Amino acid sequence: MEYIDLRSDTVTKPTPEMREAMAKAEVGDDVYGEDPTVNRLQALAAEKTGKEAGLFVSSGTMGNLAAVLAHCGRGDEVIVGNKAHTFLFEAGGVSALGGVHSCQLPNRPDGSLALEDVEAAIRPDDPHDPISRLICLENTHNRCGGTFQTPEYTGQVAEFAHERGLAVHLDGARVFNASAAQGIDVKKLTGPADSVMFCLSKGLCAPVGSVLCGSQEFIKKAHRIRKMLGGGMRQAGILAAAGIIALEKMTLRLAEDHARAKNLADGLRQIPGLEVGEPATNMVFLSVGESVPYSAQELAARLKGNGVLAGVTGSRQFRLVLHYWIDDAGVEAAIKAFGEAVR
Ligand code: TLP
Repeated sequence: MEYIDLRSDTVTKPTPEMREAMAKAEVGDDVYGEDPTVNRLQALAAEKTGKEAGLFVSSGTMGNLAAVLAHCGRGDEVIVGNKAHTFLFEAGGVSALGGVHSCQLPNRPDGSLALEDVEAAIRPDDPHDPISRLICLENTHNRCGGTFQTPEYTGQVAEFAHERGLAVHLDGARVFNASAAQGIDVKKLTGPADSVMFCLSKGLCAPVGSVLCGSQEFIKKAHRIRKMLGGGMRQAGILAAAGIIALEKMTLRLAEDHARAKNLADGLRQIPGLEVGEPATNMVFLSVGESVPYSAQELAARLKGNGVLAGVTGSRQFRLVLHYWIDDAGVEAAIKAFGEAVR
């Protein structure tokens, strides 16, 4: 059965054009720096994000981890939102593998951190305290509803951090969604940060991989850390070939997913018992009211029976994510399936 898979944009399979480019990719040993396709992807990623250099990594989690370890030493502190992916869903890697302490600040509903909170969190120069070294931002913000941060906000945090000697890392897993939603060049969002990680394998449809970008010096450090983490890949050009198409072409169509997210939200809102948030990008978050006699898990099972896979995020909550493989007919079918499942 072909499911309408709304669990995440990580489920996207490569496009036929990607598969062809992968089959034909020129490759070499990337640990020797000799894979021309990886080198091309890294240069392109650096150029798009306005950074000096890029590093192809196997996942967003590895990119964020390598970034934090390159910015921070053992016992240093990273300031992060309490709903950040780096804090919630990356297996505590920064503390387990890097000895990096984290200070969690409340994310506001739009995914931002209040500057006053950041200011209060920065440690004094006192031997009792860890050294505040890094602020991590996330754009778009996954657990805050796929919300996007503006260039003004990002610039403000970066200016504030730099004045106090801290660096800024951007978890930009979906930063191209954030730029598409605002109709702006992605550089406006990545420029203020010292480093940025973005994913090729989410809405951009590549099968594997993310790119970490920053200064030459930062990427040199991250390169060694990637090796230490076991992330030195060999003929990775096979994967990078799909990444190049992701960056050059798939970044241009993300507004379509955002429009479908709005249509899906509008349709679901008509169904009694569902409380549906207003999507900012490609994610729809919804709650199931008490009038519906099923939990989210039970509803997910009923939806699956009707050909729809939905992401359960709480006992009565769902996250639905739009992507390249969901067309208008898929949106209509999902609305119909929800209507039937709640009855
Ligand atoms: N997010 C996944 C799950 O892990 C929740 C998803 O389905 O959305 N940063 C952000 C903001 C992310 O949303 C994710 C993945 C990552 C980093 C990690 O990327 P991967 O899965 O490539 O390690």
